Amino acid sequence: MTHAYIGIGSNQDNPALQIKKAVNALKAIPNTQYMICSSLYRTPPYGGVEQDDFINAVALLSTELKPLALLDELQGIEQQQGRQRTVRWGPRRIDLDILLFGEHYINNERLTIPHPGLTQRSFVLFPLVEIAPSLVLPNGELLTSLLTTCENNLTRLPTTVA
Ligand code: 5RZ
Ligand code: CA
Ligand code: CA
Repeated sequence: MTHAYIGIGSNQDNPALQIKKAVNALKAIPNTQYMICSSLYRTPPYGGVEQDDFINAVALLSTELKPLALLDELQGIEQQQGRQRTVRWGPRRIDLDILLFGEHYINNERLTIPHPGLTQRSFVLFPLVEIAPSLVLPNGELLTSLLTTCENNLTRLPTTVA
C-alpha cells in the first residue's frame, strides 16, 4: 500500500459540490482506501488567467494501484463530472492531481511526481499541512519549512466535505 496525496480544485459549477462529488468518487476507487480530506479553502486563481476564485482541498488515499492506474481513475472521475479541456490554466469544474505517491519520483509523458507546483503553491501546501503536519518530502525537506516562504492568501471554509 502506498500513500497518495491528491490535490483537488474547482472554480466552476458549484465548486464545493464538485469537490464533494469527487471525494465520494475517490472513496470508490478499486484497491484503494480513502483516508481523509482536508477542509475546503477559497483561494485566488494562479496562472495569469482572469477567472473566479478556486475551492481547493487535499485528500489522502492508501492504494495498491500503480501511479498510472491511479491517474486513470482520477481522469475518469474528472470525465464523469464533465470536465472540459479548454484554456490552459483556465477555469475547470474539477481537477484531481497526484501530488505525492509515497516517496516515488515519476517522470513520464503523463505524470510528474512530486507534482511540480507542490513546493510553492499555497492552495496545495495549506490543505496538505492540515492533514499531514509532519510530512517529509522525498528529498528530505519538511513540509512545514515550505510554508514559511509561501503566501498566506487563502480562507479556510467552515464546510465539511465528508
Ligand atoms: C500555479 C500556474 C502557479 C502557474 C499555476 C488552480 C503558476 C489555480 C487551483 C488556484 C490553476 C496553476 C495553473 N489557482 N490555477 N487553485 N489551478 N487557486 O496552478 O487549483 S491552473 Br506560477
Ligand atoms: Ca492542478
Ligand atoms: Ca490536473
